[in-house]
Amino acid sequence: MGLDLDEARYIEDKWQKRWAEAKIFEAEPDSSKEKYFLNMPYPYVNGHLHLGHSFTYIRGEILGRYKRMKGFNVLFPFAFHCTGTPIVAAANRVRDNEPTQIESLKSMGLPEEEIPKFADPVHWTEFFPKEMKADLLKLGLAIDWRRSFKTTSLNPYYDKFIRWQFRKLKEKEYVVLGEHPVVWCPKDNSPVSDHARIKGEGETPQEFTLLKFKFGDEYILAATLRPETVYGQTNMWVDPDIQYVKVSIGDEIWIVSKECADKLKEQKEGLEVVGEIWGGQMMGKTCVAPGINREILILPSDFCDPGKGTGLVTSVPSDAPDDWMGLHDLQKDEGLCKRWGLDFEKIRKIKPIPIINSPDRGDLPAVQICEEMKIESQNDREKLEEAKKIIYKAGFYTGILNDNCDEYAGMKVEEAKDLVRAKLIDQGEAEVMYELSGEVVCRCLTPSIVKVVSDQWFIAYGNPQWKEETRKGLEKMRLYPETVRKQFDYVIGWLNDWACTREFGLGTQLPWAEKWVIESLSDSTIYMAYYILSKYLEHDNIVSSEKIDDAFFDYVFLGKGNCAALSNEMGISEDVL
Ligand code: A2H
Repeated sequence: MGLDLDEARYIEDKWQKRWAEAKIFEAEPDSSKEKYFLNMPYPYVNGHLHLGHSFTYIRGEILGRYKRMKGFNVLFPFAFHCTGTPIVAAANRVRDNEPTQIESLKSMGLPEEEIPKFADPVHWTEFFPKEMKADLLKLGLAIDWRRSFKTTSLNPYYDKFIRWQFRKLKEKEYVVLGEHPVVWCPKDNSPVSDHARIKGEGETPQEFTLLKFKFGDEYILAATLRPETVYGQTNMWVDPDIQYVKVSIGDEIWIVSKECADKLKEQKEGLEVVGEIWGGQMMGKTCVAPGINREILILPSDFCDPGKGTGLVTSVPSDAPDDWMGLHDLQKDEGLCKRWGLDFEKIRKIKPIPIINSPDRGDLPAVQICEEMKIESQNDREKLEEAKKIIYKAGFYTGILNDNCDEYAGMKVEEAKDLVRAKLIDQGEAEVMYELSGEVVCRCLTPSIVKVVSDQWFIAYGNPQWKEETRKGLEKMRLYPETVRKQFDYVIGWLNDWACTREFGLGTQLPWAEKWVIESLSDSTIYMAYYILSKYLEHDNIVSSEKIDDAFFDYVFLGKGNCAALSNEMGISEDVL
């Protein structure tokens, strides 16, 4: 006969009480036992814990209990992450009586009359940690609760700890001021970290090269991911039915789509819309292609998307399937050429220029793949997207530039790409523009954009020497399963400078520029070390938070300074220090 539920609960309660009375999960220093510290990432406190949390924490729980049975002195602490914009954004939605937010709180089982309290962000940080702790106690997790803490300035001790951490990072020049593209919410006026998105996790600003084509006294701009292909340009694609805009920047006038102008305003200073021009008005005229200083014709196409890049596309039919099919369609369509006053014979003479050779695809990969996949026209969108992917890979990894490519002849695409781009930019023939790699929506429900910010603080994760040290650190670590090492290597390689401050939200203010609040993925990198202190500071209250300064953390974590002097100054016994 099995237990019935009531019996099971009775036994559960009885033992949980006994564990608590005997304080068996409260770890104290004990030199007779080997120590074992266990950390599970602290949860973000914008709701109740859910099944996913228990799934995660149970792994730690099992490991901790196993080690305890093997005779280790196990410390398993737990804390609550309150930092960031999501709680404030949610509280604001409660304040504004936003129905989905109210529903979401109701669905957590909160009574109607409690809900208005959640208009105050602080209430979230009081309410949910309490609920979480109660749930984890019920689950019977073997946690030393005396270590528990909350993040942000609502906890003055943790606040001091994070200020110390950031001053240390700044001393080492690992926190730097810079101009960088960031994923940005125009409503919150703030960068949107992965954490703060309801859509678009992992999407980043992607760099496009904006090629500049002299067009009378003005410039037509076209975005490309393949600046090394400028040597194969044969013409410019324009959608005749789109009204493009003219923008002034410095003493130049650029022609781009309206959508592009809106994006560039957030990326280039002093940009202003000053006029308009229909695609049709440019048709059959010429412009001068950058990199090769050659006149090329402006021709009509269907695939120019005004929402991507500048809405105009430079045509490299040797290497871009879209461009090849665009040309192929036009060269069959005398009627269309007539309509735009184009010289049909001249159009028919345009030929792809071979520029890159790859072993698998030859030197006209776009032509080759369109034949292979039997692509009929530029409107064969699905096949064209597939074709682009296939030859992009082959070109990038195995392509070698040929004799049509000046000093880059013989070079791999992989290497030439950055060199060509840098040269074009240096010579004033190109600019940089950022596009999101995919759609991102902020938790406040506003679609995100890319903004280039100039007074933003960054943690310099892109610093090569720091990466090297991190790699060395990783080499010394044992990972289970070993296969995850690849992921760590990948992220260390990929991670770049990280915007670490926000203009609003809960958190610690940046010590030397207090209008900034340190964001949530930046105040949660070494918090595991703080568990050692939290018991003494927040549970035993050995010293008031005002008395704590950097000298205290320097001594405790880095062994710097004089114990007796510090003890005297702070009123903490030398023993405890
Ligand atoms: B690529 P992704 Cl040689 N509408 O440049 C349609 N296509 C546009 C566009 C717009 N508004 N703006 C830019 N593009 C094209 C050269 C090239 C490109 C070569 C080979 C492949 C290739 C010459 N055209 O792109 O969809 C531009 O064409 C295939 C990856 O944002 C730009 O780079 O990934 C590319 O789309 C960006 O495509």
